[in-house]
Amino acid sequence: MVTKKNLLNLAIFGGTPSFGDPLHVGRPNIGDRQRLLERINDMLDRKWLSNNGPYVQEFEQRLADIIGVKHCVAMCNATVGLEIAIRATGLAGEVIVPSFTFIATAHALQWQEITPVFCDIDPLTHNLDPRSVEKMITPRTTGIIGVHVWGQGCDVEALTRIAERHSLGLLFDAAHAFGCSHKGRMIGGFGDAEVLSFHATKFFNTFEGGAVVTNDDALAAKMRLMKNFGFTGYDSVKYIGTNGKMSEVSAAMGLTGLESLDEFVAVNRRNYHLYRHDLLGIPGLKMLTFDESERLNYQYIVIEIDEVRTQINRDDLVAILRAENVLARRYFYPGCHRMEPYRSYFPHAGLLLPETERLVQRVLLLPTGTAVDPEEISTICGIIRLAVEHGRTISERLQSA
Ligand code: T4K
Repeated sequence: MVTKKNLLNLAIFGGTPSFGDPLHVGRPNIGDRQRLLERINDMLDRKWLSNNGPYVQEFEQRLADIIGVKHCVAMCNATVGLEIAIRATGLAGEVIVPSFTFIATAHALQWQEITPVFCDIDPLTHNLDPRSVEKMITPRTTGIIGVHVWGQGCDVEALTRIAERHSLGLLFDAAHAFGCSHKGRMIGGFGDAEVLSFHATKFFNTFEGGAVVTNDDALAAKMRLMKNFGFTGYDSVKYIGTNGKMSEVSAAMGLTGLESLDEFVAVNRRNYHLYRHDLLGIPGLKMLTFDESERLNYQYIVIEIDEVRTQINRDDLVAILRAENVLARRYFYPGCHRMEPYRSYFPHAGLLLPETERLVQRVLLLPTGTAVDPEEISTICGIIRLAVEHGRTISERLQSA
C-alpha cells in the first residue's frame, strides 16, 4: 500500500497506484467456508438440489423469524421476486417508483408492460418523497413501490396513508435493507410485501438470491405457486407462473452466512465509523449518516460531493480513486429515467425530478465489508483529502490533459 502526500504522486498523474489489487464496492462477505462445504456435501448426498428442498425451507423459516414476518418466499433473485410480487398483487397500468434506484425496480414493472412513473426523492434520505408521490397519481395508477435505499427505511407511514387513501397497492424494494429496522420495526413487514436481495454484492449473499416477505397469507400462497410455474400438483397449474425458485446451494450459502451475520454487520459498522472519522471536516464532502437508534446493516458508504466547495467534481474524484485501484461507484447514475427504454419513452421526465437529477451528479460509494481493513480505509480517505485539498489545481490539470 502506498500513502500519497503530494498530488503529483497520484496515480492519475503517473504515480504508483496506492493499491496493488483493486478494492471493490460489493466484494462478497464469505462466512464459514468449512460449514458451507459440509452443507454442500450433505446436499450432494441427499441428491436434492432445487424445488423447495430442505435448505430452502430452513432458510425461509430463519428469515421469517429474524424479520418477524409470517411468510418468507425465497427466490432466485430480487428482480424475479419483484416481478412476482408485482403480478401477485395485481399491479397494472402505472406504478409510482423512484428513479433513484437500481434499474431492476423499473424493469420489473416494464417487463410486464406496466409503466413505471418516476417520482422525485427527499435529498436528505435519498428515498421517495411522499409529497411528490401524491402529485404523480393519475386514474391509471395502481400502486407504489418504495425503495429503502442504502437500507434506510422510506417514509413508510406517509406512503401507507397515500396508498390507503387512493386504494393503491404498496410494495417495498428492500434489496438493500435486510437486517434493518424502521421506527423500531424490522423492514420486511411493511406494505403488501417487501422484496429482499441476497446478490453476491450484498453484505449477506446466497450467490444469487432474494426473497419476498409478507404477512398476507393469500398473497404468500399465490407467490409460492407463481415462483414454481403456477403448479398446484403434478398435473395442475392455477396461475401464470415463472421459475423463481432458489436453489439448495444458494440456501446452503444463506444458512451459512446467517451464522456470521452479526460479524458482517460489526465489520461494516466499524468501517462506517472509520470513514466518518477520517472524512470529517473535508469541505464540501458529506457522508450519509444513519440513525443508529435503528438496526442497520451499514452496507453502503455513501458520499455526496458539493462540487462548488470541493472545486473538484464527483467524476474527477471517481477517476482519481479508480487510478489508485479504489473502484468507487456512482450508484445510481444517471437515474433510471435516463436509461433506455425510459429515456425514449419519457424524454422530459427529468423536469419533474430535480432532486434526483442533482443527486446523481453528487453521489459516490466507497468500498466496505470484510474485504477492506482499517488501514486501507485510512489510505482511501487520505487520497480523498489530498484530492479535495488540491481540488482546483487537479481539476485544471485534468481539463487541460
Ligand atoms: N433493487 C435494488 C434497489 C437493487 O440495488 C438491486 C440490486 C435489485 C433490486 C435487484 O437485485 P438482484 O436481482 O440482483 O438480486 C450490483 C448488483 O449486481 C445488484 O444486485 C445490486 N442491486 C447493485 C446495486 O449492484 P452492478 O452492475 O454494480 O454489479 P457489478 O458486477 O459491477 O459488481 C459490483 C462490484 O462487486 C464489482 O466491482 C465487482 C464486485 N464483485 C461482484 C460480484 C458479482 C465481486 O467482487 N464478486 C462478485 O461475485 O450491480
